Amino acid sequence: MIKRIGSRSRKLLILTEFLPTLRDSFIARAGANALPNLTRNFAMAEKATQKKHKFTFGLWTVGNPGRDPFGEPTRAPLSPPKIADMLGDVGAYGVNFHDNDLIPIDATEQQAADIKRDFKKAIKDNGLVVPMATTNLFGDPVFKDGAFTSNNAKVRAYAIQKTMRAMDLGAEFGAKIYVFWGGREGVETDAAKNPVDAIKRFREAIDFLCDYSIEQGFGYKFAFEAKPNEPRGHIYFAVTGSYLALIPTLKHPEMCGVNPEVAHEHMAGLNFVHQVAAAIEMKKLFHIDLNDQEFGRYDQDFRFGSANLKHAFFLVKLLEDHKYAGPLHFDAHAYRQSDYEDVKEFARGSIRTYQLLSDKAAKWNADKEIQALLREINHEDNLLSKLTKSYSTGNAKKLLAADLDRKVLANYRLPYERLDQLTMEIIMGVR
Ligand code: GCO
Ligand code: MN
Ligand code: MN
Repeated sequence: MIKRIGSRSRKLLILTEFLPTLRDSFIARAGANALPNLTRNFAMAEKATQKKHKFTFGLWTVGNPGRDPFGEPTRAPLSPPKIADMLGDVGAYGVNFHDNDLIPIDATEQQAADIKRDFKKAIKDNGLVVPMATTNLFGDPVFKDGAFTSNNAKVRAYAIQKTMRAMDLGAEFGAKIYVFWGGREGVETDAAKNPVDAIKRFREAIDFLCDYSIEQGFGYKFAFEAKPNEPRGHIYFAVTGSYLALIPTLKHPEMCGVNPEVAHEHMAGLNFVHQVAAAIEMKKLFHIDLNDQEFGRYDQDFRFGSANLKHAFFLVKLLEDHKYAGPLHFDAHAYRQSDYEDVKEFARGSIRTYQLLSDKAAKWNADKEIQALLREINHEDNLLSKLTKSYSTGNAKKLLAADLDRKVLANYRLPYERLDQLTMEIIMGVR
C-alpha cells in the first residue's frame, strides 16, 4: 500500500484526501498487534504528502501535562522519546526544545548523556529533525526578575552562560534557528527597573551571543519572540514591531529576525497578519509560532485556527503567497481535559487546519470573480507612479501640476462587502 503511494503521484494525491479514513479502517481491521507499525507507516505516508510544509511542535507543546495556575497536571508526564514517537505518529516534520525540556536543570553529566542518546535514537526512528532550539530563561526562581535584563549582573551573566550551553545543545541536534522569548524580561512596577537600561542590557546579551554563535560556527539565525504580558505584568519588547525596531541597532542585524506568535499579538489586541507582513517585508520572518487566542483573554495557547478562523485564513494566505519556507511551529497545547490520544488529535488537527486553509487560499487566488474584483479595486497609473517612485525636483514640479480631482477620486467603487462575502464563502466551504 505504502509502496504504491510512493510510486504514483496521481494516486498519492487521491489518497492524501482519504488517508485519515484509510488509516482508521486499516487499524480497525489489523488488530492491536499490528497497530504500532501500521500507525507509523501511515504517518510516514502522511508526512510524504505534507513535505511541502515543515510542521513542527515543541517538546513542551504536545508534552504539556495540563497544569495551569489554578490546578495540578491532568496528564502524566511524557519522556522526550515518547513525545518523539507521538510526533512520528502524527507525521510532524520536526521537534523543538528548550534546554530543560530535554535535560533537567540539575541533571548530572551522565544523566544528560543518556538522555541525549535516547532522544537522538527516538528522533531518528521517527524521521524527525530539530530545526529550532531555545533556552528556558523563565522557569527557575533565579529568573524571577528577568534574565538578560535582571537588575543583578550575576543573574545576567548566568543567563548568558545558560544560553551558551543551550546553544551548544541545540547545535548538537542540528538546530539552525535559535529562539529568544523573554518571558521574565519585564516588570510589575516600573519602580523596579529602568526600561531604557533594560533595552541596553538585552542588546548587550544578544550581541555577545551572536559573536559566540559565529565563533563556534553554529550558523544560527536568532528569532525574537514578543509577548505583551504573562508571566510578567509587563514584558519588554511587547510586540513583534518592537523587535523589528531593535534589530537594526544590533551588532549583527543580518543574523537576527523574529518569531511572531498568533496568541501574543492577539493578547495585545493587534492584527497578527499585519505584524507578520511587516516581518516578511523586512525579510525578518525566521520562524513562526502558530496557535490561537480569543481577544482580551489570558494566554490560551489554543489549537491553530480554533478561535479566529478568518484571521487564520488570511495568515495562511499571507505565508503561502509569500512562499514562507521556514518551520510552521505549533506553539499550543491541547485542552486540559484531553488524554494523550486526544492530544494526538490536537496535533493532527493543527496540521490539517493549516493544510485546509492553504487549499482555501489557493482557491481564493484562482476564483474568477474574486480576481475580477481585485482588478476592479486596483487602479494603476503608470505615469503618476513613475512620478512618485522617487523624489526629484522635476518630479515634484510635475506632481504639483497634476490634475487630481478629489471629488472624482472619491467616487471610485470599492465593493468590499462582495469581496469579503466571497472570501467568507470560500472559508465556509460553499464556494
Ligand atoms: C509562551 C511562549 C513560549 C515560547 C517558548 C519558545 O507564551 O509561553 O510562547 O512557548 O514560544 O518559550 O521560546
Ligand atoms: Mn505563547
Ligand atoms: Mn511561543
